[in-house]
Amino acid sequence: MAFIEKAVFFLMMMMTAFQVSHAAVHKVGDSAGWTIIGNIDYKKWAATKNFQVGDTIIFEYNAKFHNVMRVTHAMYKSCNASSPLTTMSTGNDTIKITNYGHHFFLCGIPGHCQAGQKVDINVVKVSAAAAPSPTSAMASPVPPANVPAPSPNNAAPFIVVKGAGIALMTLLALALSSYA
Ligand SMILES: *[C@@H]1O[C@H](CO)[C@@H](O)[C@H](O)[C@H]1NC(C)=O
Ligand SMILES: *[C@@H]1O[C@H](CO)[C@@H](O)[C@H](O)[C@H]1NC(C)=O
Ligand SMILES: [Cu+2]
Repeated sequence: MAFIEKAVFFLMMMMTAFQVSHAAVHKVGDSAGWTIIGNIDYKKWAATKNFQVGDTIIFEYNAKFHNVMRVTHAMYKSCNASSPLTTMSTGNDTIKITNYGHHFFLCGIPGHCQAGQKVDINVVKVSAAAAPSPTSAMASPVPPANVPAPSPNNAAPFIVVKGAGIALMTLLALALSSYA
């Protein structure tokens, strides 16, 4: 049964990585919101957050004076608002983060991005420090330090950890294939 134990332990590691944080809501600029007043440093704001897949980003602003454009990295860098990927303009726009990586936003009103109204929401993988890539995470035999030592008794509570059955099946398949 050593194989099954390995598979279960691997699953636990994966689940730990996926369940670390519950979905959070991040209001861009906190109480100041999305604005050019007060020279908000959105880079600094973003640096204090731990963005995760499943989190929600809220842009709150006066829709008469601002908007929110999702743009590419190049457009973000150069404050080019000529062809945004998406544009939002309700004054209370929410974005659900569904994937890892950088998510670039700027205000498309002329001059605002240049004045600093731009933000890079960088969503890093939870296990990034321990495992730089999914491939090495799979291959690594060494568990992250914060994962409790496995014992057969952990298997039972693990089963009831809340999570979709589909995800479990997928992870099990992954675990099995990586140990096959
Ligand atoms: C802005 O981006 C568009 C589309 O990518 C490009 O055609 C245009 O030359 C850019 N403008 C500037 C000023 O870089
Ligand atoms: C913005 O929307 C969120 C829900 O998406 C709501 O909780 C919040 O009160 C709204 N804020 C304003 C100013 O309408
Ligand atoms: Cu603006």
